Amino acid sequence: MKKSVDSQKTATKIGKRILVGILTGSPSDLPTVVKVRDTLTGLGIASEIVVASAHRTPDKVMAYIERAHKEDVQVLIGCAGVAAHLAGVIAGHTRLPVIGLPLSGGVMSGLDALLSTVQMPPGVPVATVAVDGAKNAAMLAARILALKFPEINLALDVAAKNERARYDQTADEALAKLTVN
Ligand code: RP5
Repeated sequence: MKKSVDSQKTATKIGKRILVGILTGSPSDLPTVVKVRDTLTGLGIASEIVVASAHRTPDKVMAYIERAHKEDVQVLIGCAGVAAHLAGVIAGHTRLPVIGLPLSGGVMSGLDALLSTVQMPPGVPVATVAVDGAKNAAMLAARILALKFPEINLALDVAAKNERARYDQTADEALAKLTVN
């Protein structure tokens, strides 16, 4: 079986510059939202998480968007549950690409958040991923960034090869790893 390669090392050149701003509506969202940052870190992409709510602290959302513009952040991700308007509000205040991550919880298990995030009016797009789809939110941000940063394209190549390696092992090899973990 092929050895796994470290995607993070592939993208060393972009270093510590924050390319992705992750906003989330509540501290209670963080256990899921941190997986967005972890996936980006694994690809060598620096990001930051800011807790700010479209409803409870709209001023903080606006202040972050302003800072993101000044600091040349490239992609914004809005994460929220229930009446999940955060990604939409962000998209209304920036021309940067905005990814929406609807979160589960509440009486509708995330369906409310999914619809609140995805049903944007024409002209104000939010690229919405699955409910709790933290990994895909990060991967989509990485694909957008890869258009501009060749190092990130390379890191995505490495990640794809590593993913492929999981399928190139025998079922018994895979089973042994599952049992160990
Ligand atoms: C949303 O309301 C947040 O994104 C969170 O998912 C949900 C509940 O927030 P808390 O009441 O747990 O702070 O705005």
